[in-house]
Formats: sequence, C-alpha cells, structure tokens
Amino acid sequence: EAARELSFFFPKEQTLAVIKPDALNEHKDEILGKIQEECFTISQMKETMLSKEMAEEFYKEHRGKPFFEQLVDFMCRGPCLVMILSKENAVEEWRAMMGPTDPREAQQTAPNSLRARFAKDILQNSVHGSSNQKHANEKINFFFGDITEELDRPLQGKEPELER
Ligand code: IDP
Repeated sequence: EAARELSFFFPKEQTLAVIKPDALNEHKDEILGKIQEECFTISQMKETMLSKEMAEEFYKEHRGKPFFEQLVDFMCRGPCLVMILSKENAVEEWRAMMGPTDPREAQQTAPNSLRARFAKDILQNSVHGSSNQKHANEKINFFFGDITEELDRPLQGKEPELER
C-alpha cells in the first residue's frame, strides 16, 4: 500500500533487460534474485530464442561494427530471458547493476556488478540493458508490442477495470 501511494510521487520508469544466452543456463536464479534484492518490479518476462533477423534488428545500432556478426551469432546461440523492469530510475539503475561492457573493466571499477561476476568476456557479457528511455521504449515495443501505455496506467491510482 505504502509503495503504491509513493509511486504517485515517484513514478516508475521502465527499462528492457535481457539475460543473454551465456548467462541464462548458469546464472538465471542468481541474476533474478539480485533483481528482486534491488527492488525492481518485473512487469513482463519471457524466455525467447532470437532468430538471426531478430538479433540483427535488436542490435541494428551496431551494424557494420567488426563484432556485429559475432554478436548476432552469440545472441542466437540459446534462449534469452527478456524482461521489462520497473523502478524509479530503472534505466540508469539497471545499467549500474550490469556494470561496464568489458568484464575486465567491470572487475576493476564495479566488482559487485553482474558483468564483473558473470560475464565471460566482452562479447559474452551476461546481460543487456537499454542505455536510455528512448531505446528502452523501442526495445520494449520490439519484444512485447506497444504496451508502454498500459504499464503506466496502474500506477496512476486505483482505477476501475480498464475499458476495452
Ligand atoms: P552495452 O551492452 O554495455 O551497452 P554496447 O557497446 O552497446 O555495450 O555493445 C553491445 C554488445 O555488443 C555488448 O554488450 C557486447 O555483447 C558486444 N560487444 C561490444 N563491444 C564488443 C567488442 O569489442 N567485441 C565483441 N563484442 C562486443
């Protein structure tokens, strides 16, 4: 109840988080546990096997970079767990939890971060998180359809059943 009242003053933000194929097998429970410990709400969650086309679209910003092909292959190697995380400042907080892209750097500068603990190397780095609100909305839409409006609604108070 208290959290519900507070959410009126501190509206939640959504970000898109992914547990990548390298980490899903071995570290799923630890990562989900950490997400709960940090008081994120998992608004939506699904395990999905990306096709090559989906992985290329998901990482289209990196098309043309030397690691693009490797990255796409890696993301299709096994299932990913895709989540919408909600919390005040979700984008920034999830990025902080992930740590820097390269786990060697993560171990130096953010030893408790997910990448410091679970990433194998700069490619197989265990988790993804949107870098800003625009990307978050775009990728949420990509995986879950356009539900950003709906997600906002319950936070505005005790509304009766949605009309459809
Ligand atoms: P981010 O995931 O920390 O935002 P980006 O620069 O957006 O990092 O890169 C997207 C993903 O591409 C990384 O998470 C990682 O899996 C992969 N990647 C980034 N840089 C390299 C590289 O130099 N070699 C191989 N893979 C890379």
